[in-house]
Amino acid sequence: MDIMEKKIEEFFERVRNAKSIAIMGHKNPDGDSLCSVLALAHLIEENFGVRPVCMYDGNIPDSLDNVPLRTHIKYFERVDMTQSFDLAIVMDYGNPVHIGGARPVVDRAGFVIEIDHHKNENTVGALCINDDTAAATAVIVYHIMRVGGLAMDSYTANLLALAILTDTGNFKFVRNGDALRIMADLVDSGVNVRNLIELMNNKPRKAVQLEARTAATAEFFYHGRLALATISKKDYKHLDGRGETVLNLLGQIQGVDYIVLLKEQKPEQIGLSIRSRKKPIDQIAVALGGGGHERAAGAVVRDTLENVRARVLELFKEA
Ligand SMILES: [Mn+2]
Repeated sequence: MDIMEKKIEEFFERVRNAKSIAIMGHKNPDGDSLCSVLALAHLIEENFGVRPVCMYDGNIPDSLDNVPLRTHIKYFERVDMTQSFDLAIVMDYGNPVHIGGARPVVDRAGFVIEIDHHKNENTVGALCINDDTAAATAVIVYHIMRVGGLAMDSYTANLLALAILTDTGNFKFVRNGDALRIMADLVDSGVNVRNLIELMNNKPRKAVQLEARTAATAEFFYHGRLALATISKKDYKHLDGRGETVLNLLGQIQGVDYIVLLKEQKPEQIGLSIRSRKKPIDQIAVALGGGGHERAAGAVVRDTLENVRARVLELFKEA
């Protein structure tokens, strides 16, 4: 038995012995974070008879409003933060700061398990089922399900498929065949990919119009290799999710290797999303206090828009 299977065995032992379970992903959940949490909770409920309490901090984008079992996750302020769960499972979080307001639940839990595909040196789990070669946290959930011989119903299959589709940018970011093999199995089990993509076409009109406008006013640097787009404080409230459409659109331009989206969340708080079509950029995100994957990373910097913009331009000088 390899190390991963041993860890998964322990995972099942912990789940079997827990009378109360809390599950959470990262703040401002994306498709992988939200759907991996819901899929694992559903698998535990169906197979072990305990209904985990799922919680999140921040906002869930409107594009994910129609995912199956969406109502099974609650905003953390609607959960009693003083209760101690036997088991807390933290998923897809990357860095403890991203746990956000649900952190007291982790600190009070009898035991903490984490399931993640981010590089993370600062783990919170006593049991870490982590694999940074996995294209999505849902890939690890799938393996847990298979190792445990758990039954997969259509809720689980659709949630896992949604998580994989969103986190791989519809398979653009896969680094091995695992996610594709899993997707093949999910499709054979009845998942309709087109329906899932259609289900996410649910953004408010203002959000899409803002994304289009933002892409239209992007600036270009370093012989057109870096595209930089900015969303001001006034527009930020209309953004749905991370502005993936802007990043994708600018990434279609000939000669653009790197795309940065600066989002003025507050007057001195700038969210950044960085994408690369060339060299890894996760170190640039780390230099700004964030992290992520080689070709898709981000950060939140507490500084003015002008200063963050200048720092980003400086960091990309060498790229
Ligand atoms: Mn993920």
